[in-house]
Amino acid sequence: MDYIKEKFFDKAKPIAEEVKTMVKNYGKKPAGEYTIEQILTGMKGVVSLLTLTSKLDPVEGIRFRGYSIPELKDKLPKLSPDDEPLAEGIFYLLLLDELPTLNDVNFLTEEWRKRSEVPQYVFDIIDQHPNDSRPMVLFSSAILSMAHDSKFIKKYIAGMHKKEYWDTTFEDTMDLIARLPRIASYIYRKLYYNNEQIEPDPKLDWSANLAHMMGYDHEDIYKLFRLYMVVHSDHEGGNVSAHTTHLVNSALSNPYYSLSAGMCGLAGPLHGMANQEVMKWILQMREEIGEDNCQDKEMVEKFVLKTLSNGQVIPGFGHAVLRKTDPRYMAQREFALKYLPDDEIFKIVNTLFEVVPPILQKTGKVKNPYPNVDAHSGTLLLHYGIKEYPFYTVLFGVSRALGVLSQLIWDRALGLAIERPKSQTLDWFRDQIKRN
Ligand code: CMX
Repeated sequence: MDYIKEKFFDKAKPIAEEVKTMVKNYGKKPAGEYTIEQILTGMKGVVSLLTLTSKLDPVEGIRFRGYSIPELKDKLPKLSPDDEPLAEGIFYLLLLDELPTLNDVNFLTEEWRKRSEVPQYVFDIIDQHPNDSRPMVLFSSAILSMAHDSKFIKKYIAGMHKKEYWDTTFEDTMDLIARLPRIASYIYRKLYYNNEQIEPDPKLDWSANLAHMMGYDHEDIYKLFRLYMVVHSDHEGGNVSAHTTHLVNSALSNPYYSLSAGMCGLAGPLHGMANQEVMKWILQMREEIGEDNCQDKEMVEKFVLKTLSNGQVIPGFGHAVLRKTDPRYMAQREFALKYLPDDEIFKIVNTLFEVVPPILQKTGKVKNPYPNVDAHSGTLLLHYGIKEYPFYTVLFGVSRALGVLSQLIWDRALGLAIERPKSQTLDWFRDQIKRN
């Protein structure tokens, strides 16, 4: 360690201890308008954002414009009664707060098809990255690069009235969403299939086209992609990907900058990368305890405890807001029960569903011991042959764009202000504890 690093570590260690003790011993004390604990543990529960598109109840889970996932599976347009809802429909609902008709979703499919051509320079930028790059690096870079085409920034520089901001934000957003399946599948084929690209099929909807361009053409996987894109789309405004997108856009950075930043947030292991981590961890467990022992609860329990004692989290479990099993997990479980009930990894996921919560509960600190959306998604993808789990977060990102970008259009229509919360020094916190 060089001397500066050493000096930093010596200074950081006691301060980190002090902050931990502040939360533990004085967490409930007031500090300004909030409590010490609220401020120092990620502002959980502090109302500070206006989000119109969805609301997350800690017990009931997500509602998109008032509709639960089971209600949406029933009410959003589908291609056949046995199918999953179309992603175009969830975007329409999030944006307009009304249920679309089949004509409305067909309009969006066609509109996104018209806007879907990705400029060659974006492919060139993706191709410049080394082949061992993490897929989210490519995804975020590709989105950022398209700021070159931003209609918002062009009009802003030419002199735009603030009442018009929503208009070019809408245009950029529609262009962006339309291009994402092509970009995601291009990254997938570059990294894992020798850059052998597959052209879009103009007859397919937005989600199915993504599966098709990745190289997966089967009615069931189309259905899975439709479901996947709906359930991952929005989770109100405070999660890292939505909040980052909103925060960056609050400086009037255009939607490309904003979504690219949001995707960098999604790439973190405590957020969207958890879907890759789940699969990696399950496969590690299978390797370590043996395939035949993965239904043996004691063996599985030991592996879970070992992960915790290594100072690692159990991926796919816990949530910052939810206090119950995630309904997005349940929707994917329902799909698995219908289409892949005998899948080996699905059986492991079911065992984990029984084994992990009591262990996390026993730690006494995990506020939600139940599985979240990421605990299930990889099982479904792997079943249909998508084994490249580092890519899974890109699929989450394509879906999440529907929610965070519909939020952005509203942000600009409402003229929401630049975001600028107040921070305080450590002395201020010490003083609050003394005074209160
Ligand atoms: N495994 C082990 N420990 C966990 C845990 C888990 N799954 N979930 C929470 N904890 C720990 C926290 O690390 C924290 O420990 P310290 O006090 O030692 O730092 C303690 O329990 C309290 O945490 P919490 O208040 O219950 O949870 P947070 O709001 O801080 O964090 C989350 C929420 C999701 C980051 C956390 O539950 C986690 O790390 N889960 C695993 C990763 C994961 O699945 N993330 C995906 C979430 C969904 C998504 O955004 O995609």
